[in-house]
Amino acid sequence: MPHLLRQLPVSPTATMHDTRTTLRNLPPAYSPAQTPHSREKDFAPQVRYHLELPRKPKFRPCKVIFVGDCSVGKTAIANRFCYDKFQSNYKATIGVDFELENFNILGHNYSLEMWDTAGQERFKCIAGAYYRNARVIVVTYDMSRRDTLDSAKKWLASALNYNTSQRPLVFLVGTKADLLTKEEFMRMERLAGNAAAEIQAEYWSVSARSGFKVTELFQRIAALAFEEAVKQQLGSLKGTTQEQATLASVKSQTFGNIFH
Ligand SMILES: Nc1nc2c(ncn2[C@@H]2O[C@H](COP(=O)(O)OP(=O)(O)OP(=O)(O)O)[C@@H](O)[C@H]2O)c(=O)[nH]1
Ligand SMILES: [Mg+2]
Repeated sequence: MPHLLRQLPVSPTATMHDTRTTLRNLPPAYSPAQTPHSREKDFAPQVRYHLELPRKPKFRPCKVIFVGDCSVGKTAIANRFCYDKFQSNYKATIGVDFELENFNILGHNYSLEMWDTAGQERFKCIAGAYYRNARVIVVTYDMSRRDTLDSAKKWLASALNYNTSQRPLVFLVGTKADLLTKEEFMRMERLAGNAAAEIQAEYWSVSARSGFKVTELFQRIAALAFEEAVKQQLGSLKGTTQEQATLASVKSQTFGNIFH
């Protein structure tokens, strides 16, 4: 009998969900008490309500840019999340690399367009061209090199220069957590936590080598950007309804004047 059971075909209706990219709740921040973004344990009720309506809203891909000094590990975190791989030899990014990752959030398709920019000075002018229209900025530093944390502010300022109409969601990410002793790790997290508060960023420590907190970081980025996109849709819907109401009231006044 067990032999027969093993041969049973898989139901064609059964769908496999990638648990990394299928989200049904709002993932928490790295330090929920210290984030400038949502501290809620779930998506906002109006967001869930909007998504349960029969009409299926469409979402544009969300542009995420990774900035930071050369060799801090920007490419490594993207590769860990997208391909679950890690390379110990350093291959500098030339200009910019691009990855697309599709998520399913509360039953809706949502993709992250990830622009992994080069940290080397000689590519700075090219990378700048890719900063525009970013919805998320991930400022990355190497936890084993204090100077890279000091540069974080400059990287953010330069990325914000290209995104003045609407402030993107900002994350400060410390990489290579695996290289630090417990004491060094705690010391660096304290310093970086203060820096994150100054630049209004949500802080994360990760390791592309071990995979520590990498999936959680990307899930949080996708979920927050998605929630913001839904809220924006709600805002524009509200605007349209208000416009229609004003138009209707103007029309009724005009007709009122004609007939009375
Ligand atoms: N131990 C350890 N090494 C890492 C980690 N992440 C990256 N590295 C190493 O750091 C070096 C630089 O990583 P990259 O991801 O290429 O750095 P980058 O920020 O993309 O560099 P540029 O493209 O020049 O801007 C490589 O040798 C990686 O193997 C990590 O989490 N732990
Ligand atoms: Mg790179």
